[in-house]
Amino acid sequence: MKISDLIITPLAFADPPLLNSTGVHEPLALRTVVQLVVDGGLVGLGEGSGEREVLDRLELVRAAIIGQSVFDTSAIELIVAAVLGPDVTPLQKRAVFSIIEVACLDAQGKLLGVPVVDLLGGAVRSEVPYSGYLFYKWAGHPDAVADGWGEALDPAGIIDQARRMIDLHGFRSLKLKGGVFPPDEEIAAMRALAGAFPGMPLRIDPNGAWSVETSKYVARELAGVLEYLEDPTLTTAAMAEVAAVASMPLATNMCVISPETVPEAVRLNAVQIVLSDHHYWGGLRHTRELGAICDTFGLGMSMHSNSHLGISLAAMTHVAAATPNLAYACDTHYPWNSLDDVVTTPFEFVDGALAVPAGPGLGVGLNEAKLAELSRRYVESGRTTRADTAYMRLVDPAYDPTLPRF
Ligand code: GKR
Ligand code: MG
Repeated sequence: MKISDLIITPLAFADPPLLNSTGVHEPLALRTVVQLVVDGGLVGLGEGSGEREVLDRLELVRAAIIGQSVFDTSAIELIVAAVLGPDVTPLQKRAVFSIIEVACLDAQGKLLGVPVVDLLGGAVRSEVPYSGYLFYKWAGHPDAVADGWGEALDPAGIIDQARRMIDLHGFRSLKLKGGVFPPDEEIAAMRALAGAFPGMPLRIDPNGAWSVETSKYVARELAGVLEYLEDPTLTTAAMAEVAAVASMPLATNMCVISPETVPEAVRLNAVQIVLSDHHYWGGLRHTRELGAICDTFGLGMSMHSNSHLGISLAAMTHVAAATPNLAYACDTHYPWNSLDDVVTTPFEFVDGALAVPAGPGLGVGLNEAKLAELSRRYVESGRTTRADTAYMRLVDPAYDPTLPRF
């Protein structure tokens, strides 16, 4: 069954002012949806980064994959690599291939009448737990009305946000995006969460905003409070220094990001948990392979997310269900973005988990009207890249994103 077209649509969707270690989310987040058409008109869906360079690369490989069998994803990966050439890094190539691979798997599942999880070895769990992703945030974007989530700039605001997340979605673990305020304030927020939700697994992720010394301090202060400590500091060597004294496991989606980065992390015992992300590990099959790599080296596995819509969430859920050692609750930004979803039936978490879509394929339909609306919004916005720092500087011109900050 041959690929006859690849329709590439960049989108912009509403995003609240979520703070992180490099600035703040802009009012619109960018994403790309692909519709991979096979002979006979059947369509496979894929979703990934909306950065201009990813779109340009998808356009570049489009002609070369038309005419390939939708079942030949290994060959398609080689074609993508060859077309993009030596100036594009393996990581950048994987970001492009992953979008196409997911669309191929969706099409394969639809052709065979089976869910994608069955193409990945079958489900080892019928539902996938997700973690409630908490952010410090402003009440609303500058010059806009407050959004429904309200302000969260201190422990009380974070507790209110967590309560709302749990009331709405039933999450059974929580993660705070840190690296925003001085560490003692974020330590206080984590302690407040532990007090308000006894027994709830808790994580904090400052995205490398802390020095090694600060990371060791936070690890000491939060001993017994955290399920894991995510990317406290930048670089594998620095993570290893922290891991040597921390009582809790260290997790990462910043220093182990590709097969090439695994050996050093293992040699230094820098991390104990790898956050997978099929968007940059090269698709669902390679994510499943990451599970085997983690098994080999005794590493735990969780899942990273960035602002995304329901096609990605479906793919994340299928691969998490098929990966035995992906045993930690996965990250997702979905509650922040679900109102603008392009799938016909947006996902609903039950007790913080998603049932694996029954399929066929990813098990999601495309809301064409919403796709057209978000595509128009993308064009009208004139935006082509994410710029958290530049957006923050509109409010705080002196904002300095240099890490480590604390
Ligand atoms: O959405 O601001 C954000 C996050 O900071 C995101 O960009 C990170 O990639 O969620 C991510 C993480 O776990 O590092
Ligand atoms: Mg992270």
